[in-house]
Amino acid sequence: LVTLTINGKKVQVEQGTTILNAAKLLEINIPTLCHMNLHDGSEHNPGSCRVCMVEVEGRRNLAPSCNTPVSEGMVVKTNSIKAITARRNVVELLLSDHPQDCLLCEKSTNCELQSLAADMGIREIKYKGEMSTFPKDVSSASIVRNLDKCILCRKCVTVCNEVQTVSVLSAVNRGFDTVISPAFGMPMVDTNCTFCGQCVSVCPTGALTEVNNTSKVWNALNDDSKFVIVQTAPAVRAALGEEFGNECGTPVTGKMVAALRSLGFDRVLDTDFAADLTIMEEATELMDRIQNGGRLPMLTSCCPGWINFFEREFTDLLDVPSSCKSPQQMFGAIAKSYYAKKMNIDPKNMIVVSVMPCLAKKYEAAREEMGNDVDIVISTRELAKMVKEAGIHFNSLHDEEFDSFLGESTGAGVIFGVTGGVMEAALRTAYEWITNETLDDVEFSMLRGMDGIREATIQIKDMQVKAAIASGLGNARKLLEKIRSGEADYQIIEIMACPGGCIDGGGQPYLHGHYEKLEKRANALYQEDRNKPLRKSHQNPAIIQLYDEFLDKPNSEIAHKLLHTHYTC
Ligand code: HC0
Ligand code: SF4
Repeated sequence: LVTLTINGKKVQVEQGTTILNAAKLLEINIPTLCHMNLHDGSEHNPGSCRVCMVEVEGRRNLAPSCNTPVSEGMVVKTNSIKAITARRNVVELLLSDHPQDCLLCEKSTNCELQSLAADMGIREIKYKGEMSTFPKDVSSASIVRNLDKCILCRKCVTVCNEVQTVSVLSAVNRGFDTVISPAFGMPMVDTNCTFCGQCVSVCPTGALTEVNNTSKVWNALNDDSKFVIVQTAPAVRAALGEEFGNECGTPVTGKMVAALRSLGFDRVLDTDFAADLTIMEEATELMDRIQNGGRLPMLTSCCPGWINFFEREFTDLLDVPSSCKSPQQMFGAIAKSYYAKKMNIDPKNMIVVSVMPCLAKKYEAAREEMGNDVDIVISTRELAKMVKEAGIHFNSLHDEEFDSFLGESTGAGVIFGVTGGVMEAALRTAYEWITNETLDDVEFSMLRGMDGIREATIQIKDMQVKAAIASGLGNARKLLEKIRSGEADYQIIEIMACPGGCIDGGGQPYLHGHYEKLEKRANALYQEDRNKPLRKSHQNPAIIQLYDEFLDKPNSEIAHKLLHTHYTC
């Protein structure tokens, strides 16, 4: 152990610890714009922003605390005039080449540069110089790139290259001309980008943001000729409360429903219903593949970021994913067929809005083969913005229930939002279908957890089902490579593009590196599952009715037409 003093307080830390991390133990905050913790506990530490400079006794120059290791007897001051002045200079220099349109910025109030400037009390920018003026990249349905706001922290580069292994973004050019960009300055839509949105999640400024669709929703809500319905993804309810100052993991499902109703939606419905429907189709497909010698393993297909990844990089394995559409799209397909008919509404006059924790869902809904089943997708963050814009006092709302039909769900649908949940839900149903016995203990704890790759063998009577779960595209790649080389003998694999699953989607409230919060979001969903009277998808009475009245049985001809898709390269 090494003993050092920071701001007059002694602390003991392991050799090799950085000054920044030693200060954290003393609850001394040294600001930084480029340092970032990653999901696996490692650190992104380029030392490029120079905001974290501190004074070290005996050294002439200030030291960047994020990559200076401690040494025995070191005396550090994080708040000396010299350190504060240096930090201020760095921030002012950054601001001198930054558009000063904070009031209009998508990231306003969530921007780390903005809050640092506020904390430092910066009231004027001393430096004047050349400003970069890049055209915005608005080529995709999911993500906007505004390079004028980029501070070259390279967090997005690390996430895209090392965590997701998609490698779309890198630093090109040198000096003042350095930009973070896809190769050859290509627009995002022409790259291999999966639109997972993990780069947006870590961007400290407004350089990477979602495509904001809230005005489209306002227009729809104000059009009296339209019947506007909304579906909410499982993971939204696990995090929306954070946008209103609630503790992470606070369950807000009832308040979310009440808020949506006050925004003026004609019906407030639930993607969880469609998650139950997905299980009916997917479990049937799995059993068919197992019993009739079909392609194994079967990969779950509900995560659109993962599908994009797959279609671009694993074109030789296109027959491996399930043919099921995602719950978002199954919902849209049923809403504009069966539900429209039941409600006596012309589907042309129906607008389906989705609230999703995900930015790839915007892209998915816009895919040609999906028709216009889902008209507008907004993220959890965008919903929070609408609620604030409408002046709704979210925390004072009384809990309300989803509307029927397409609002009923079981606990199995709820856990879709956390890594392993789709698999668990599928096994609850497959178990009962295969054995004809009641599954009493519905919680498959061996499938739970936040590790990026997990494996388990589940005994179903005399059958052993080998399952694997991956979240984060880098982990997905490892599993896919095993399949490609013939090493994997799993029967079913669940993949989610974002580390931890949808609870950590690119459209969720920003975590600012606090990944320990993911477990709390996961627990919010597990708790909601426990509170549900029904916890197996095939027991959902509305689903049973849907098959009776319309779809006949899982994987029927009409189910195939409406609820299944195909993959292209
Ligand atoms: Fe997900 Fe989904 S679980 S992808 O992460 O399957 O976004 O929450 O809505 O569609 O249900 C996201 C979350 C969904 C879908 C569901 C699946
Ligand atoms: Fe990379 Fe995902 Fe960002 Fe696309 S959305 S650039 S794949 S991190």
